[in-house]
Amino acid sequence: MTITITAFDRSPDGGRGLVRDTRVRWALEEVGQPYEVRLLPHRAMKEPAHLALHPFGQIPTYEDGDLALFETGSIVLHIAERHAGLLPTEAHARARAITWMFAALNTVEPPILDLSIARIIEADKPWAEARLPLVRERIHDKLRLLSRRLGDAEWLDGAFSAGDLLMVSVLLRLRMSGILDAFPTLAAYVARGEARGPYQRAFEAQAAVNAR
Ligand code: GTB
Repeated sequence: MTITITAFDRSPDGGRGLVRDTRVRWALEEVGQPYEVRLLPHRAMKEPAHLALHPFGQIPTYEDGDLALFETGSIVLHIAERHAGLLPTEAHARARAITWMFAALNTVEPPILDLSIARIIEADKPWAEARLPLVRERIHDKLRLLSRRLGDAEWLDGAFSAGDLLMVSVLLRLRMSGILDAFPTLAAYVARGEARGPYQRAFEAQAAVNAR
């Protein structure tokens, strides 16, 4: 059965790889699984057929036979559990890699999303400008500690894992903000992730959609 994921038919980021189908494409590339993509206009994401797959009317989704999943954390974990290459086999190392997946999504991504919300969705609010320094500071707090933990290691806990895949994906969203420049250790970590062949293939595939 071929894996099918969903993505925007016109990506709001213009193909810069920031939309969440990229991390699922990346995971599939890391484990060498072919996949197809069903491209959706935004309107179709809110219609019953897609809502049956994704209760919140978003992308990406993942279908393989009679299994349908939503939420990138769950999708990447499913891929990593089914195929070798993204999780260590030793039980404790595997549990730690999964912990880094949760850390990326539950601890590091929320303040980064807050920045996008503050800069785009709330930009016209009278208090938007005043709120920005606080939002930025919360990101800096997390990155300071993440950078300290990473130190001069290549990846977060031994070999590259699904934890690194999600952490790099989350941090990439900061590139335009300039915040990563203050953390050379993390900027280099992100660059190592982007330099991986599977990431490059995932990036090119999502960019090709927008280049049509
Ligand atoms: N928690 C879910 C997950 O991880 O799967 C979040 C899924 C999600 O936010 N999907 C977004 C979506 O479908 C696309 S990725 N949005 C449409 C909607 O909610 O109606 C978020 C995103 C959007 C735009 C940019 N950008 O322009 O840079 C980056 C990321």
